[in-house]
Amino acid sequence: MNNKKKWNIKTATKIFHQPFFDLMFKAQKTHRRNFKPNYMQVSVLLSIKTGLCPEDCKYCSQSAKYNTGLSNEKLINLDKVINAAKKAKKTGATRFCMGAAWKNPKDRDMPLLESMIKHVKDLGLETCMTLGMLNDHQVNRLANAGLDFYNHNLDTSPEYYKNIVTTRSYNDRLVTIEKIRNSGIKVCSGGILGLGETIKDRISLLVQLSNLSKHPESVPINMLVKIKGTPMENNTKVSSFDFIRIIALSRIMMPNSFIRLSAGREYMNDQMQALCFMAGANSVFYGCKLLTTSNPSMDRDIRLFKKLNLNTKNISDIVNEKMSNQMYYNAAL
Ligand code: SAM
Ligand code: DTB
Ligand code: SF4
Repeated sequence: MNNKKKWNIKTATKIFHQPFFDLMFKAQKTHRRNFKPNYMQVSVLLSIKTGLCPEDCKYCSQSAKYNTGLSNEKLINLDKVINAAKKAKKTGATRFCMGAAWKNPKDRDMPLLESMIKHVKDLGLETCMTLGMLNDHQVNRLANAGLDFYNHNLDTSPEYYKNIVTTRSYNDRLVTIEKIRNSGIKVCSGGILGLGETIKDRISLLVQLSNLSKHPESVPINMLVKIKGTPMENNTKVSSFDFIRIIALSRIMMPNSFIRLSAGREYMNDQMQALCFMAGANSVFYGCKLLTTSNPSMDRDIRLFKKLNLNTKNISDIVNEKMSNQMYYNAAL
C-alpha cells in the first residue's frame, strides 16, 4: 500500500470506459492477486446517537436541517452497545461499527466512547467508529482505547462537494483522515453515488481516495438511499452498470483495500450484487438495519452467500445444512 501508484483522472477515466468485460476481467485479476476470491468481510452497524445533526449533508436522514420524520436519540448507554455487539458476534460479523450523528464528539463523551471500544473488543470483535470531525486529543484517546478503524467519507469529488455539504469543507475531511492515519487507527473512507454528480466526479473521488498518504484499508461505496424530506429525495437512480464500473475501478486503483458494497444493497437484486462482488467488492454491512434505514435481511444475505459459495470468517460455522432457519434466527437475535 505504501508503494502505491499515483493516479490521475485521465488514466482512471480510460480504464473506467474500457469495454465492460475487459474492465471486469482486469478488476477480477487484481482482486485475485490480493485477496481470497470467495471471502466476504462482514460488519454490523449500530447508531449510537441518532438525528439532530448540525451538519447539512443533503442526502442524510439525520441532519437537523431537514424534516425527515426521524426519531432522535441521545448517546446510548454502554449496555445497549454491548448487547448489540454480542448479537453481532453471534451472527458471524467480525467488525462492529458505531456511528454518531455529530459534527464532532464533545470531550465529555470520550470516556463512554472509550468504554464502548474496550467492551466491544473484549468480545473478540474489531471496532470501528464514525463520529464526525476529531481533534488531535480525541484521535489519540480513541487510538489508546484500541479503536481499530475510523470511518470518515469524502463522499464525492472536491469540485462537487459544496453542492452536498456547506457546513464543512473537503479540506476539513482530509485533515481528519490524515489525523486518523497518523494515530495508527486504520482508515475507512469512501463515498456515495447518486448525489447528482457526473462520472468525472465519481472518478475524481477515487483519485482523491487513492492519493491519500496511504490507501484506506476500507472503502465503502454507498448507493444513495433516497430519504423523504431531504433535498435528494427525488434524485435520478444511478445506472447499475456505471455503479459496477466504479466498484471495478476502486478495486483496480486500491488493490489491497477492502471495497465495501454499503448502503443501497436492499434495492439491488442478487445478480447486481454478484456483479459488484465480481468487480471486487469484498465487504458488506450485515444485519437488517444500517444507521436509520434498512439493509437486506440476514436470511436473504445468507441465501445469497450460499448461492455464491462465499465464506465469511465465522458465518460458515453457524450456517450449515443442519441448522434450520429458526435456529439461525434464534442465534441472530
Ligand atoms: N456523521 C458521521 C459522518 O458524517 O462522518 C458519520 C455517519 S454518516 C451517516 C456516514 C456516511 O453514511 C456518510 O458519509 C455517507 O457516505 C453515508 N450515508 C449517509 N446517509 C446516506 C444515504 N441516505 N444514502 C447512502 N449513504 C448515506
Ligand atoms: C458508510 O459509508 N456507510 C454507512 C457507514 N459508513 C457508517 C452508513 C450508511 C448509512 C445509510 C443511511 C442510514 O441508514 O441512515
Ligand atoms: Fe450528520 Fe453524518 Fe448525516 Fe452529515 S452524514 S448530516 S455529518 S450524520
